[in-house]
Amino acid sequence: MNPHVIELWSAICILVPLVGMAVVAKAQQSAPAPAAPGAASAFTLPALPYPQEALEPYISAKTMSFHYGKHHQTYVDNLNKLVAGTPWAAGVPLETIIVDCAGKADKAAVFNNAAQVWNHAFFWKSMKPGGGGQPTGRLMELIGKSFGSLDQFKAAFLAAGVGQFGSGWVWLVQDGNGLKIVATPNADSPLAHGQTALLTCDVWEHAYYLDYQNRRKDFVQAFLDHLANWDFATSQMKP
Ligand code: MN3
Repeated sequence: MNPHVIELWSAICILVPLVGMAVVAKAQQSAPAPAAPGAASAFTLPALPYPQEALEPYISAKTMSFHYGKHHQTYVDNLNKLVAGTPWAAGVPLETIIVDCAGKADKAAVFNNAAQVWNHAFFWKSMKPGGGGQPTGRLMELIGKSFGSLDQFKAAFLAAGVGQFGSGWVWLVQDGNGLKIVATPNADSPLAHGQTALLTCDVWEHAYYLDYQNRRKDFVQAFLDHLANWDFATSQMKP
């Protein structure tokens, strides 16, 4: 090869990587600054399965805008702040975080926010416009076996929801071969107790105060009669 060509090649071999490094350095300079702690968003607010006004007149669009848009969003934001910089920020399923943190005093804040993110997503799916009515198939059979009748189930669910002191949730769960109604305080969730949730109603005051004021019983009754999504509950059943 002509020596001039070899020199030219040498120059290119040196220059090209240098230009490449310069381009990379420039790109790094113009890249956004690393996210500040808390700005990472490992978790996002799941979409509502229906428009915010879809559950009227039983739950107003105003309640939904606060409950979903503010309360649920805040649990997501707080969880993201708490997991930033931890292994939990890297795609660990919410369910795993809830089970891992359940009952651990030093993980209470992570548990509370993670469970509230999960509980609320489950609550939105537990309702639908034109809900209520009767479950069918195996779920209806199990309700009959476990509670006597659908009406007896509804009376027991209502009593558990009204009887939950302070903030919490009332759930229909599958536990072993049967169904149970459980009420959980604050953020607690059947997921943390090895139970399979089928349906839930949020009985924190923020869920109903704008529409029902202190009449929690009327709210839970409306949930059972007009909102409960039995198709979703059936989809959650274990074989
Ligand atoms: Mn709530």
